[in-house]
Amino acid sequence: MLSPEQIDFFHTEGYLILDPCLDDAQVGSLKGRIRQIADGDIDVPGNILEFEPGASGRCMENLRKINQPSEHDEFFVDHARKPQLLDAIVDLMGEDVKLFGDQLFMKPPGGIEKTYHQDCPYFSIEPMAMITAWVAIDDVDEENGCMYVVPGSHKNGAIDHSEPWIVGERRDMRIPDAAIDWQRERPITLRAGGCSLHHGLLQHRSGANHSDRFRRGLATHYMTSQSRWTGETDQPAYHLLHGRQYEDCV
Ligand SMILES: O=C(O)CCC(=O)C(=O)O
Repeated sequence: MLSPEQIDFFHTEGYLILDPCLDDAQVGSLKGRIRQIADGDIDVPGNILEFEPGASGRCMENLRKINQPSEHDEFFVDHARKPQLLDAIVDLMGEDVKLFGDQLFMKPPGGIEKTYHQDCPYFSIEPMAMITAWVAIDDVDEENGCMYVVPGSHKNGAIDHSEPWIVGERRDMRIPDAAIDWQRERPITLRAGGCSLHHGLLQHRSGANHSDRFRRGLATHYMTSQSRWTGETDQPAYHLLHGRQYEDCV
């Protein structure tokens, strides 16, 4: 599906934009599903919902993030299997692909920024072979908090996320500003249905939402079937999406 130029671009720059990617009907059904979750019409555990700092009450306007929706709703596993996404991932990653997980970033009007980080150091897998497909559910620009990437930064390996970052009552960690090559940073603007793919070691962030529009994006994290969980908890059961399973990495 991807051209040799696109594959080259991804390996050199650490990201690739596919815009358009999903069609209007697919975007419409994503919007509908999110609305059902936000309204409580689809039952998901309360602890997967994260709210904007200071917000109270479960509604779309207060939600900052929905963590791992695919663990609770097969709709999001089917999303990960969409050929427009999975074929591109296979071209970039190889035949054997598992679903690591997903995150729905809601970024409502007034929503806060997400500071510089890499995906792989957050998620304990070895080898660190992960690609994220970030699908825009709304039109995304600099005003409503698009992502920014540092092209080529995936080649510098895993950077220490040594600076604390407080999100409401939660403590998170980020890459210190001094470690970022700000001159090289570029915004990723997309139309609804567009997709950006990023390497698990690419340095990226997203801005605050200064508009009166939502900036929703569904990040689906793909890993190779040869990668395994190295965290302290038991290895989660991953969905095999393409190719074959490896016995000790199920
Ligand atoms: O959508 C965002 O605000 C952040 C996205 C992100 O960090 C990711 O997809 O890895």
